[in-house]
Amino acid sequence: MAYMENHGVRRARPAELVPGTVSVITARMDYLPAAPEGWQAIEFERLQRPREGIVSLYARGRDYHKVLRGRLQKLSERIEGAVGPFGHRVFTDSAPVLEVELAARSGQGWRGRHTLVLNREGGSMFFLGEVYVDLALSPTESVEDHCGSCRACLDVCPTGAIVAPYRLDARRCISYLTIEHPGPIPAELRPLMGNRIYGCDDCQLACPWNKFAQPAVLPDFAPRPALVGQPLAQLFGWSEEEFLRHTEGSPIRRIGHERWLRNVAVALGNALRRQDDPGIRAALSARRDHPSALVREHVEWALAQA
Ligand code: B12
Ligand code: SF4
Ligand code: SF4
Repeated sequence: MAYMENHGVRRARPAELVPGTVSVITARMDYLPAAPEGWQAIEFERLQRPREGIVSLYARGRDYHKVLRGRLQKLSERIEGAVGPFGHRVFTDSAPVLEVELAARSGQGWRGRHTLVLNREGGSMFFLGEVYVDLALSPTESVEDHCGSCRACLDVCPTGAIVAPYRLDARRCISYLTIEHPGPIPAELRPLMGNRIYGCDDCQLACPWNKFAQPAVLPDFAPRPALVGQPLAQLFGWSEEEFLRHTEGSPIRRIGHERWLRNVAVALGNALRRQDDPGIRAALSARRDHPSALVREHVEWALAQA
């Protein structure tokens, strides 16, 4: 996450990022796939099936960067239709924007102890986006913190990444380890990752406010069958070409085939530790001579878990 260091104070001063900015319009977009009642229990159950790979909920459909940016651009055009030409720029998940802080200050919700924004009517299963504008708008109010005495997210986190309320050590977070981290996954954290192969939802699954999470209204976030409920051995067998095909237009594509294999190898090792399985050992052995040293090392680690 080197991009975190690169932008300095521009991050906290919108007008230095986009000259002329005087207001920021914040937005949220729900991404939960149209889920039946009790979706959190369904997701927790997946963790009990060690031979199955879990891709976190936000990444099972189309890449939200494209979807959200397009929608915010449309919103800007509609505003332009109403007020005439104005200066604006849209953002979503762009590093030099303090999205959580802006959302919390503008009343999209409060920052929960897991550090994400959550909302009484919508839980936290949404993305954030912004439009920086050169229009002076009257500010909306922030909302109160409703975490109360709860600490479910801290207690459930498999790696203890939420080191204190509102404080996350990204280096321990499975989301960071599986998506952002380029090198070997620290050996002491591998057993704690279970079968999570891309991102992690546990702190949000445990959050009581997520019984109010809203299903996505856009079909873009509908889960792709190839990414949900699939055996790890099969996901590990994907060639680079298959990986690219299955992840076309998905946020997963960005990590590339090598990191994908690294992540799945860890999960396979964790499955082997729970129960020996010749199919899993065969899938791992088939990658023993992979050209990437990173993949080979994770394969050897996984085989040693049997
Ligand atoms: C880096 C990052 C990560 C890192 C670190 C996350 C973290 N909590 O620290 C990793 C890879 C671990 C991660 C994981 C996830 N992420 Co993330 N991530 C980001 C990203 C790109 C930057 C966040 C960040 O660190 N900003 C910089 C720090 C310094 O800001 P900060 O934490 O807000 O803290 C500052 C403010 O509080 C500020 N502040 C406090 N007081 C004041 C006062 C003043 C005057 C000012 C100016 C500032 C200020 O100072 C603090 C320190 O500098 C944002 C997108 C974005 N651009 O914001 C998405 C984002 C936070 N992630 C998101 C998501 C969905 C996730 C995951 C759920 C994905 C998944 N399922 O795997 C997980 C959840 C993990 C978790 N519990 O947080 C969403 C959250 C949506 C929501 N409902 O809140 C975001 C907003 C992306 C998006 N556009 O939707 N993420
Ligand atoms: S995303 Fe997973 S690993 Fe990261 S803080 Fe939440 S529960 Fe912990
Ligand atoms: S799990 Fe509890 S402490 Fe964590 S964000 Fe939700 S309400 Fe707050």
